[in-house]
Amino acid sequence: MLDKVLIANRGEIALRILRACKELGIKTVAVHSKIDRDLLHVRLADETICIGPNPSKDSYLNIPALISAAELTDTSAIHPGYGFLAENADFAEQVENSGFTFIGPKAETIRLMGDKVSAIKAMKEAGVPTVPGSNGPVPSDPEECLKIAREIGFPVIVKAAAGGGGRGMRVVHNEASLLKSISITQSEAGSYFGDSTVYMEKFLQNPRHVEVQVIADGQGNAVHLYDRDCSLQRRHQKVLEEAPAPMLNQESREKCLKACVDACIKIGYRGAGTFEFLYEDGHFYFIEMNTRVQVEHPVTEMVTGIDIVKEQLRIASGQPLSIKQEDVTLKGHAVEARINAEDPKTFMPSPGKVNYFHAPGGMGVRVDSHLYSGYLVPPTYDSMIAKIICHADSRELALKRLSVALEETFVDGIKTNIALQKDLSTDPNFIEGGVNIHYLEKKLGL
Ligand code: MV4
Repeated sequence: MLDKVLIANRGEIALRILRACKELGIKTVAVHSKIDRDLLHVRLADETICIGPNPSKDSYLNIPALISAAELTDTSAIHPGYGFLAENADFAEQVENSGFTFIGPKAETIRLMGDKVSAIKAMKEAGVPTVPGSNGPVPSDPEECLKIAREIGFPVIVKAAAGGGGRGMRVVHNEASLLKSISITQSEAGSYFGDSTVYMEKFLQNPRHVEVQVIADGQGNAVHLYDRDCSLQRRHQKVLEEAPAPMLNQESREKCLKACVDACIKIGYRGAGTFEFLYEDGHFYFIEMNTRVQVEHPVTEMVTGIDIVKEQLRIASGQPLSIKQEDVTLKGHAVEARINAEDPKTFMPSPGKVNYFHAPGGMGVRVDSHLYSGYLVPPTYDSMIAKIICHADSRELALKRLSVALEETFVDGIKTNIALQKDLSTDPNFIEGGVNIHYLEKKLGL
């Protein structure tokens, strides 16, 4: 097993990683920015190092500072969490070149998936179902562009190869606006990402966001941990997620899950990963792969009983997967509500002092949070302060349990989205199941 892990992150995920390390008897190093000295995981870690001032670019994104901290503490491995440097191939490479283990896939895999054009190509070749599209960058010849778009059929969507998560994309409804839209998306992509490559896909009008969790050891073994539905989102920020994804066509689901596992084995995938799909009319369409642990991983843990972060640590230590696909069974249903420090009307961040925090409890209730009474939510970082995860035998009871848990949750001192989450957990359309990616924004009148 690894001897000592440096946690290159903050907030709830840093605490989540710290707990997994402790259970495995791994020593921990917490790194933090100046304002983050009072974070819960910093208080609980074996060693702590301040890596810089508050702005993320000076601390959690500061590669030399992180590697220096690893050297100073004689760390064996670095866990990047999610966000920050989690999907930065250069960081993974520098970590490995400095003699530390990067807890995640090989740098070349992160690079492959970071470029959406190469990711889609690799997955299509491995037999994963993709969206009809340009199968590569759009060509420079305008006539060729028009030809491809006609073949796909309008509406099409133009996306930046270096984008993802909703940045750098544009829907095109007709031939007249195609070339202009391509060139605008190209120049935006160039200035946002330093790569102006764009590709084209058929635009799916009312899909759900369904994703598949995998774990693989990079030694020829891979399993899937079934699916999640993350369709409830606002401006590409997920709000409430669930596992398994409800009401899927069983035949295409099983095919898709198997294709994800086969693809992992084919590309030598290592670590935890997520295949993102759009799901419409019973069909799966691969759009992106995430090479990190995700915010919503707990819903999968609750329905499979598998600790994904501990699996990441075991894989990083070189152990082959201990789990076989037959050992992965689903039990019940889980939902996760993300609690954000934000204004319920404007959705603007609402940082400040938490005078009092009372977490919910009871059977099937899990709270992943770094919050405590007296904690000061800094204005500097993401506004998510807690995740409330409820597990039950049925989807109906999991949602009921979530609404009960939300009723007993108290956060005093800052504004939160708890009221919105209560509304969603009792929303008749959502309770019915299978709402699409536009449902929440429509409900909010956006
Ligand atoms: C799409 C799409 C429709 N058709 N691609 C947005 C985030 C990025 N991961 C991909 N996204 C989309 N890609 C095709 N071909 C619609 C979206 C999309 C979306 C996807 C998942 C969750 C929420 C979304 C909200 C708006 C648009």
